[in-house]
Amino acid sequence: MDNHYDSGRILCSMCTKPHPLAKKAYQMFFESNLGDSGLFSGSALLEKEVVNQLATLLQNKNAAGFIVSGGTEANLMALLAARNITKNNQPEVVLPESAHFSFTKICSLMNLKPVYARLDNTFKVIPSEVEGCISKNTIAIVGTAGTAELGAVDPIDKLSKIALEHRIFLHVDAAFGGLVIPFLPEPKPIFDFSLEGVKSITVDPHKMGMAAIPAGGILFKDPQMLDSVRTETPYLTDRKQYTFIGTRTGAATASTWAVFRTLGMEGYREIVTECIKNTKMLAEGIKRASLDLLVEPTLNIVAFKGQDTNNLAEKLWERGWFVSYIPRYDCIRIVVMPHVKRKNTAAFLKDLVEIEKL
Ligand code: 0PR
Repeated sequence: MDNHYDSGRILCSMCTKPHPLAKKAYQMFFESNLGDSGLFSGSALLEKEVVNQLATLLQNKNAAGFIVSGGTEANLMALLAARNITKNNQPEVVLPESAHFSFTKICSLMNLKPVYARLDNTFKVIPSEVEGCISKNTIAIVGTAGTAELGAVDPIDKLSKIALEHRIFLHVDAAFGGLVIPFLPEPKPIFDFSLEGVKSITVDPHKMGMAAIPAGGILFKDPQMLDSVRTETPYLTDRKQYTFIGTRTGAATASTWAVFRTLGMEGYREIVTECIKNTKMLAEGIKRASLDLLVEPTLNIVAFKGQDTNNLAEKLWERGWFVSYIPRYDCIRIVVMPHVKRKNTAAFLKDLVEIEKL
C-alpha cells in the first residue's frame, strides 16, 4: 500500500529516495547501535566525520553535535541546551509564527511557553516583532532557514544581532534549508555559524541530504554546550550520552557518510541546481495557468492558490498527485525534491490546467 518516490508523484514530502549507496551502507551497518558507541567505534567515527563535514559546510569547523532521529529531536536538543544553560523557572521561547510544529511538541514536553512573532508579507519573521516578544524569561529565539510550509528563510542575520544584544541563545532550524541554501548561487541568505549569535543549527541529512531515515542533525557552535545535555550512563562502554534517544541506529549515519563521500559538496550543488531549475519552471507554468503563487520561491518549494484551493487539491489527489493543502495560507504546496523530475512537473502542469478548465 506504500507509495514510492520513483513514481514522481509524491510532491508533498521533504524526504526522497535515498541515494543507492545510502542503501548499501545502511545494510552494512544494520547491527550498529550508537547508543553504546564503545562497541561500535567505527560507526562513532563515521558520526564524527559526518558532523565535521556539516560543521565545515555551516562555517564553523569547531562545531560539535550528533546525527539524531530527525529534525524534531535536533530541535529538542537545542532547546534543552538553551534551557539548561539559561536556568529560568518560567522559561519562554520566541518562535516565528511559521515555526515547524515540532516546537509545539517540544514546548509541551519541556513546559516552555511559546511566544509567537508575526511574519511579513513574504512569510519571514519580522525582527522588531521578535524583539518585542523578548522578556526576562526568554531562554531562546528560534529562526527558520527554510520553513516547512513555504521554504521561507527568516532574516537570521538580524535575529543574530538581536540575540547578541539581549544575550539570548539563538537556534536556527535549517532541517530542510541547511542542505539547500549553501548550494544556491549568490546572493544567498546567510543563516549559519558565520553569524556570531547563532548557537545551534538543525540540519537533516534525511531530507535534502538523500540519506536513509532516521538521519537528523544537530550542531552546537561551542562543544562545551553539550555538557548541558549530558547524561551519565554508569555501566555502558561510553560513560555519557548526549542524545535524547538511547539505543539508536548507526546505519543511518553510515548512509549519510556514504552519500557525503560519493556526492561530495559538488554533487549536492548539482542536485540542488537541478531542483531549483525544476522549481522555477513549475512556478512559471503555474503562473501561465493563471494561478497565483503565494510568494516567489526561494528554495525548492512552490505554493499557489486556485479559485477553490482545497477542492483543487482534492482533484489533484484523485488524479494521483500527492500535494499538500495548507489551511493556514489556503494554498497548495509542492516540494520539488530530487525524485521530482522535469517530466513529472510537466505532466503535473498538464493535469492542473485540465482540472482548472473543467
Ligand atoms: N523543522 C523543519 C523546518 C521541518 O521541515 C521539519 C520536518 C522538522 C523540523 C521536523 O523534522 P522531522 O520530521 O525529521 O522530525 N519537515 C517535514 C514536514 O513536516 C517532514 C516531512 C517529511 C513530512 C516527509 C512529510 C513527509 O512525507 O513537512
